[in-house]
Amino acid sequence: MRQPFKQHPFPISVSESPSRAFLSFGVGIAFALLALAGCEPAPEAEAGSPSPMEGVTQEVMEVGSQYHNLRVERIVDGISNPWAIAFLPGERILITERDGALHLLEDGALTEISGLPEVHAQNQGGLMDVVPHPDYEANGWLYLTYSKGDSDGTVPALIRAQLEGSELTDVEELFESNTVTSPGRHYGSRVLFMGDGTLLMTIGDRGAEPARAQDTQDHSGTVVRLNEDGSVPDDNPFVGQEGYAPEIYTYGHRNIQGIILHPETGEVWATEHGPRGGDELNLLVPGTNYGWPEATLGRDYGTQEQFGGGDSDRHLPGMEEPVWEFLPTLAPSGLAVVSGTFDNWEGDLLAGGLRSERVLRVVLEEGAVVHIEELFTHDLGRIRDVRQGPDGAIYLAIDDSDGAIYRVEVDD
Ligand SMILES: [Ca+2]
Repeated sequence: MRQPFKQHPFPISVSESPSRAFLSFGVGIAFALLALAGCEPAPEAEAGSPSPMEGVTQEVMEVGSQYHNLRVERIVDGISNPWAIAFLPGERILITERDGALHLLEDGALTEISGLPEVHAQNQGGLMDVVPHPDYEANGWLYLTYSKGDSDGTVPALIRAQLEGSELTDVEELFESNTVTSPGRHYGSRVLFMGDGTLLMTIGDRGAEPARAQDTQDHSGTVVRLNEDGSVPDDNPFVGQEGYAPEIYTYGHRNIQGIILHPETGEVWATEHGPRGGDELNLLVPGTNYGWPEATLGRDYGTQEQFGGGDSDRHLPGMEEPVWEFLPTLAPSGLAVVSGTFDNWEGDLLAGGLRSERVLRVVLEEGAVVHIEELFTHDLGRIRDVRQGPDGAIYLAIDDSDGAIYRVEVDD
């Protein structure tokens, strides 16, 4: 059943679509339902199953790629629009559902966590990111983002809390965006720890008035940088400057839903949704204006008009251009950087795509994109999150009302 190893000359623009084969072990559904109900740990499906996390479902797929045969296992199914995956010590995994549920996956069983704040789930908004503090083992802090408010208006908000058993305790509200907007669109809401006692949180333009991304007093359409207790770092780029919210790190963004700190360069990379052809990969430099909606390749969904008035206006003084524009549309959400496993993928970005239903492996050299490989196109569904686990495997969250989590490892 294994697919032949495919070696392409390097570099190529886009590799051919990977082929695949399903290996069915059967008897998945009943075990999965048991596990999802949290009644008891799912039974071992196969003797000698290599990991206790492999027990919720039994579907394994093999996918060919440029350098590796990939073993893709569905480890969770039947969850609703999973948004984020996070790893805790002891092979435990946290999964958010956009509707507002937080699940703990442990020993092949899902447990719902209680104690969350009231989440307003509507359209794109709801419970979004979950990220453990880098020193989680010492301090136990989990950071979560969500849509706060009601049907009249919401803001992207950040809390932190402790996990005690199956309950969140010591919930602290750290930050909320300073402008209430009608709910449903462009929340951003990814969180990234910078390793210097601060974190970044992405905030989308909230949809209705894109020009707010150029309003430097409005958090919409920005990346904010906060201390880990939610206060404003003294060395933020606009601290003390009139006309700027001091939390702002970068602005002129439409909707960033993928952000990483590169372990080799210390650079912050982000993938950003554009409208109709304006999806971007940006290298974030503090204090920079990334142009939305003045400088963009994107077009208005209704009128087809180029935002900002035409191609010549993609390059405007004082606005940074993207490092890469994803064409055709990727609809990016979820970004990981590969480290320590997957030979020939070291330092590469894995950018998940919603509407495109694929993951792009993006090879960087000296700040430029030199190669892109398409992975999993239409094999798994809409990719909402991409993370590398402490076991070195890549984990994917599939955005669907009948959503799933997949685990990807090398199977050469
Ligand atoms: Ca831009």
